[in-house]
Amino acid sequence: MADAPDPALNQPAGYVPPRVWTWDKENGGQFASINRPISGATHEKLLPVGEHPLQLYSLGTPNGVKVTIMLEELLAGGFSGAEYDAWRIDISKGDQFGSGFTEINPNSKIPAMMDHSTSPPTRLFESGSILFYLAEKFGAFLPTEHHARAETMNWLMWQMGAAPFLGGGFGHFFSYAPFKIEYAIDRYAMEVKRQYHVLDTQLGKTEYVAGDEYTIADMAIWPWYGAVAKGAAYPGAAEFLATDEYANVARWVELVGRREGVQRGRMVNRSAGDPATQLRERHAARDFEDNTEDKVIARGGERI
Ligand SMILES: N[C@@H](CCC(=O)N[C@@H](CS)C(=O)NCC(=O)O)C(=O)O
Repeated sequence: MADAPDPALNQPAGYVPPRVWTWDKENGGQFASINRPISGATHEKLLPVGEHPLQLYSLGTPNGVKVTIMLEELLAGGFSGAEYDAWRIDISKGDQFGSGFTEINPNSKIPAMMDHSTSPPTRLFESGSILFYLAEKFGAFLPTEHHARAETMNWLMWQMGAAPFLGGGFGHFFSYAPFKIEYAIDRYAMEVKRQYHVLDTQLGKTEYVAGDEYTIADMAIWPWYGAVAKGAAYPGAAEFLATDEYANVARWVELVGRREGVQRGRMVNRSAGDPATQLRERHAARDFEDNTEDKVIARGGERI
């Protein structure tokens, strides 16, 4: 009786889970071809290493952009030691399963980074860990005062725990799943709207997320919650979630989005939108002027 589908629910009916799940077919939906139930490398591939101490292997998705915003903010703030090479990892082609990449990140997800200024070099994965590492290394965007520092870490960790509900939960079922499942979309829309309310309430009290200073917490949260709020991720999602209800979030999205470091960081390893705003790889500051996708194409290069 428990397995009988309720016709009042708009969901695919008739699935009875077996006792033990087996990997016998692709699950459909966007990105199905890169999903596997095992970790590790699928092929041998060394990663390139450029001339700067910091080597980033990433893509211009919200998780990738957190780190490129931080690096561009550090450079804009005069920290020349933050010069970096950003190599493009095409996750739709399975680059994250190459042996060189999995040696840095056994979890096979961008962003991943190596710091060659230490001996031996330091491997880094998980965007929150990378932001914290860079903030400590350069002494920037992480307050030193006890309460402000704790509050920054509170919001950084909030992002790491909350965003999978926005992306992997809501975004997946709203945009990528092979069919619309009302139960799943309802569950995640409810949670994501609650999260926006949390953020909006906080931003009604403070200028930036963790207080009156711009920190790594803003850099982590903005690429996800800012992108969805202003309609730049998951078509139709901003209207569906009525994100215009969150006026304090809208104020902060504008405030952070105006920063030069943010605008530059968003361009790095990006492969969607206006070609003038895409930089497939970044090896020097002049790349923002010389090597945007429109210029590469104008010189006869192939579209990424
Ligand atoms: N918690 C991780 C999430 C990273 C993540 O999910 N990266 C996605 C792109 S936004 C990825 O590499 N996906 C490839 C895959 O799942 O195979 C972080 O914040 O670094």
